[in-house]
Amino acid sequence: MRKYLLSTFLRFLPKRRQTLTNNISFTCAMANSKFEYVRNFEADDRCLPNTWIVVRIDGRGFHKFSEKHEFVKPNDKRSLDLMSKAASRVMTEFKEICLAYGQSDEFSFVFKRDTDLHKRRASKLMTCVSSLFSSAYVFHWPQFFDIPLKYPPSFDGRVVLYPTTQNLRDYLSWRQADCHINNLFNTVFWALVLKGGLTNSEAEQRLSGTFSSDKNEILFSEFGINYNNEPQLFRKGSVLIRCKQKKGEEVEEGRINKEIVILNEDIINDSFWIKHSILD
Ligand code: DGT
Ligand code: MG
Ligand code: MG
Repeated sequence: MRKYLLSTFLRFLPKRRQTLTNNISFTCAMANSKFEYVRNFEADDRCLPNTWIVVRIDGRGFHKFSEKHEFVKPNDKRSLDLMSKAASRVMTEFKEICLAYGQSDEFSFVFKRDTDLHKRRASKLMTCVSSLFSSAYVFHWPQFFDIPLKYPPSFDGRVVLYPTTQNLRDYLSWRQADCHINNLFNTVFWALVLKGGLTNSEAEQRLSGTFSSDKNEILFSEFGINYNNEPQLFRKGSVLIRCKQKKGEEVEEGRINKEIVILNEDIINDSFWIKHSILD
């Protein structure tokens, strides 16, 4: 195309100018071939074949971001729903993602193990996912929050490869266990502060060295909260999968758009995986 444009341009130039332009174009071509070797500095970051590719994005500095935007403590349903909405936009765009799991300010996207998207180049996959996620988060913000954004949020990204399905299951279990541990801690912590009148450091001291059972007990005996009755969204996080709905079938619960369903279920035990057979 470039060559065609150049030759068309040259045809309409006077002879002397043409010689000059020919010289310039020759010099450019020479320079181009002289400089082209720098291409070789680009690292080949293609992900190993036949491995599960996970891209995890995480809100950058969301401790401050959640304060500045007055997120409800310990869990703000608006922010979690917005995260899932942004994740669903990523899944709608990238059909090779078979599942996504999110909690707090993070989301993990699992690509099919045989995907050849962007030749499996890690940096391409990671930046495409994190940039689309960030823009979707900003794009959909007004649907979930009444207050305007005070500054642009951003999300970091990383790629991790898992060679076996068990490794991938263990990874997802790890993220859901993390959700549970943090949520139990945060639920008691903020109950002690907001309902119990303790300062942040007093609440921290009270909880230091306690086990899950102690935290459950504090919640129940002091605040009448049965942790198991807290919303599944907060305790389990959100799993996004593709609908397998056929014509005439009932619409699945939790459906976010025509393709994607959000579930707030346990993904540590086998039952979820037997029911949905996503990784088979
Ligand atoms: P990073 O990821 O190293 O840039 O640092 P942060 O500040 O994003 O920390 P991170 O990712 O370990 O923890 C997430 C923070 O976001 C944590 O301080 C709590 C806050 N956050 C996330 N979701 C909610 C929410 O629903 N409500 C409130 N109040 N805070 C939330
Ligand atoms: Mg973060
Ligand atoms: Mg985080």
